[in-house]
Amino acid sequence: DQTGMAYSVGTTLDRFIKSKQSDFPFASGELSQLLRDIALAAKIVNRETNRAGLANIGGAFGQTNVQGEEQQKLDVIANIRFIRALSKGGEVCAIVSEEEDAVIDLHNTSGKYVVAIDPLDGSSNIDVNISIGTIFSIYRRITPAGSPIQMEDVMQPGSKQVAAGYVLYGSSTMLVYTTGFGVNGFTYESSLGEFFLSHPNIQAPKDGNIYSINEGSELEWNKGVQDYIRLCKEKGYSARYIGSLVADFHRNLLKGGIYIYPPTQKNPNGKLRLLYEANALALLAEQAGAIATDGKQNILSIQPESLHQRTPLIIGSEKMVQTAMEYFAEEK
Ligand code: P6P
Repeated sequence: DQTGMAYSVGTTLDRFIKSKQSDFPFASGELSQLLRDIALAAKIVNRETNRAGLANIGGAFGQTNVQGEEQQKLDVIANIRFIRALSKGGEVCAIVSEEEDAVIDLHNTSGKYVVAIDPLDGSSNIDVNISIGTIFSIYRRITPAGSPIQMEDVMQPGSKQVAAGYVLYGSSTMLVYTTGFGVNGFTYESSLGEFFLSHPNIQAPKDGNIYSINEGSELEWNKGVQDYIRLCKEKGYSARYIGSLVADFHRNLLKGGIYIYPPTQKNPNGKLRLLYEANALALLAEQAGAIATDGKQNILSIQPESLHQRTPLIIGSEKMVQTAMEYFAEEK
């Protein structure tokens, strides 16, 4: 139901998806099936992630991806697993992935959905056993089913997302997602192979005292960012920066906090990717009563111009982001 009524903690993801089916009176269950396909891939990647050290599949793969970064084997595996699960699931017609230069056209004439995905974000943390995550956005294709995929299908503003979420491979593995009717978190029990509802109807605290930013680039920040971070220090806030966006976002979502990736000399448009990182988290933030902006506008209103375009990202508790924006405005 749309009241966001807290569901009985402990229900399985499958039962939850089925129970929420009524949120989509006209849907014939394709989105539900797509969410199940993503959960399946998450279980497989979770197993690979947990075995990475043992199977010695960590370490560079020797290739580089479109980002020019060393490709970790787990990055490659996660990308393959999600593409395979989405392709087999039959609901998806196109995929934009951080690991792929171009759009993947699945040549699925009946698939209604487009998925933008970062299969494994935080790859530099894979070999040092720090939490990593998958981030995904789901859109309905715009051009008619069966026709060739067009760029308008894959370059939609975040406001057009029909669903979004992340998988956090951390001390426990969680799937957190929204279909526009609130944010719900599921924790994976590997001995049963099931995700169980553990965080129903997540609401972000309106304020917080945690800030997440890479202080190593402080000398490159514009004045507004410097002034806001100085305020955080004057207030005695805690600095928490893991180097994995999903982990920092998740902690800030539950405890209250702000994450900032500002423009830097190396990344004048910020480092994070609009299509498969910022948009998904921005929808989750909004659904949980928090805010996501690029410093000027709501992330969800940005009209993408290229698949891998970057954006500055300021995301977290409403009051913290509003205060940060006041400082950013002053510098003009
Ligand atoms: P930096 C990881 O590569 C990532 O995309 C995010 O998960 C993380 O928050 C950020 O980049 C870290 O970037 O420049 O601070 O090392």
